[in-house]
Amino acid sequence: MPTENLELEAKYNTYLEALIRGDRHGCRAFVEEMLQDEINIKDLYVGIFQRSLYRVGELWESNQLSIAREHIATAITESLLPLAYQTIFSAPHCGRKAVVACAANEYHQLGGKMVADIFELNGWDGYFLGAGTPEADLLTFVDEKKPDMLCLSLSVYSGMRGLIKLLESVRGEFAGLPVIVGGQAFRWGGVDLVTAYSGVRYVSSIFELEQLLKEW
Ligand code: B12
Repeated sequence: MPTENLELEAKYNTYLEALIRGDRHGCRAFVEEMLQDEINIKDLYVGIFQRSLYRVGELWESNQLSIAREHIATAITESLLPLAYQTIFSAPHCGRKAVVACAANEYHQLGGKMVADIFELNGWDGYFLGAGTPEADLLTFVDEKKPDMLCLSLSVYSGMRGLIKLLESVRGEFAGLPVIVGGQAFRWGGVDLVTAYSGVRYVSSIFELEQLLKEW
């Protein structure tokens, strides 16, 4: 492994240990240093935040980490996102808008929040509605904002049926609205189910999303 990668790996491991300890100050200092070194925002989001939370999930799943520690790791990560906002919100805006929401009964909201930030980074307005927005309110919001794109995030595979029901409602009310879906639930399948709806596209990562926005 090249020396820089070894250094980055060592830094990541130090961050992960701090995250698991619940050391908010340590995590914050690490991210501030990364931003000072001009880390790419997507690399920070995926290579540090997402990677460490996936590891936290594995440790939690195998009973090596308590729910309390998983919760604090998530809360710390969420509290660190604003450190990147100076960069994220400095992009010149192009007048396009995206609404980002979580699928029905989906409580995981960090991925969707990051997706909304990628829109801002690329000059769009990214409206993030968070987890637990009732379907009727989501549809009303879309009607009011008239976005150029709707993004739906799904983390837990058992929520696929709810996502499909939501897609049906969206297609019924806003026939031509481009919809993209994403999130780790699709690791377990379901892409063919959602892309069967017209104008619905599956996007596998924030890197692919950015590519799509550059071509839009
Ligand atoms: C934190 C966490 C929680 C928190 C969430 C709090 C919050 N504020 O978000 C709480 C405690 C609520 C929770 C609950 C549960 N959780 Co949980 N959770 C996690 C954990 C540890 C981290 C989630 C996270 O933030 N990841 C980091 C983000 C950045 O990654 P991401 O979501 O994948 O998003 C990225 C991409 O997927 C993509 N993306 C995401 N959405 C979209 C959308 C579009 C349009 C695009 C383009 C891209 C995109 O971009 C993001 C940035 O790169 C994960 C472990 C893991 N592997 O993620 C488990 C995990 C997701 N949870 C899991 C489970 C099982 C549950 C519960 C069912 C547990 C239970 N028995 O109650 C409940 C389900 C609740 C519900 N109905 O949603 C499983 C899901 C397994 C599966 N087969 O589906 C996981 C994978 C843990 C595991 N290893 O088993 N959880």
